[in-house]
Amino acid sequence: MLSEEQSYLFDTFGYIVVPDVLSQNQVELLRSTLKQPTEQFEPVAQADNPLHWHSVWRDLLDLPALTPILEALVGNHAFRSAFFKAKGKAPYPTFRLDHINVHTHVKNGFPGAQLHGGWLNSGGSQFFRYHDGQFYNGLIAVSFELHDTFGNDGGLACIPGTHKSNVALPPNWRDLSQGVHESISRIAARAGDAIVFTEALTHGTLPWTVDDPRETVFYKFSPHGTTWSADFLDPRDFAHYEDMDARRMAILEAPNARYPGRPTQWPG
Ligand SMILES: O=C(O)CCC(=O)C(=O)O
Repeated sequence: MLSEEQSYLFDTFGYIVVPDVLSQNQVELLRSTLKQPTEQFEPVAQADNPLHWHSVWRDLLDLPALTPILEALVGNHAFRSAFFKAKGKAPYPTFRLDHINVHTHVKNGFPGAQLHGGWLNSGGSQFFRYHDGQFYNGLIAVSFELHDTFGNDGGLACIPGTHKSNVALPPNWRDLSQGVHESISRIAARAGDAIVFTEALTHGTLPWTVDDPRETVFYKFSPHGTTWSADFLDPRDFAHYEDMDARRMAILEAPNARYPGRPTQWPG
């Protein structure tokens, strides 16, 4: 699910860059159908959720190049293996979409934002753990850059390894508009790449100092039983789209332990 190198890099740094998960055509469709920026603070109405904008936004729920990585980082390993033993096949994806953010505000002159992340202030929703050969994460962000970000040496910044740190961030490093400490890594990507990082990592947005555009789409995934966002999606709102198969419906299921007999039309 994760290559040996990806496991090593994710464990050590708290993020990996997965090249070419989107085709050029998908990137262009995302750019041309992007309607408005979205955030969790002042959440958009459910009817304006990006998943309604075009089928390409729904394709991002279950991408062949990403789903195995998400299973490895945020899926339910015990559930998957028990299901496989009992039924001889894999279950539907064992992670859920927590929320989507769409950022279009990062333009030349953007001063940089605050470093954030880690488990301390997240009420337990942003953790990182590795146990018995498996990863466990409370919230995984998949960041799809819609334009190359090499012009600015990256838009996403992080302090690699801080998903395991024990000592608080020096307060004067936090505000990236006041300076970017040399320990902070810039993560550049090409349009179509995905940056996959744990929200347990200390991260933020760099000052943007070039005329190149930056539009970034974040899909954030959590274990199927937990949530960060209070604004759950309802799979029934998407059932009329032909492309919404049972796997995608499972990814939109509200947080629960996926116990047998629960009230859902898409068990599995
Ligand atoms: O890529 C970025 O600009 C950082 C986004 C971020 O801080 C987040 O998604 O939590």
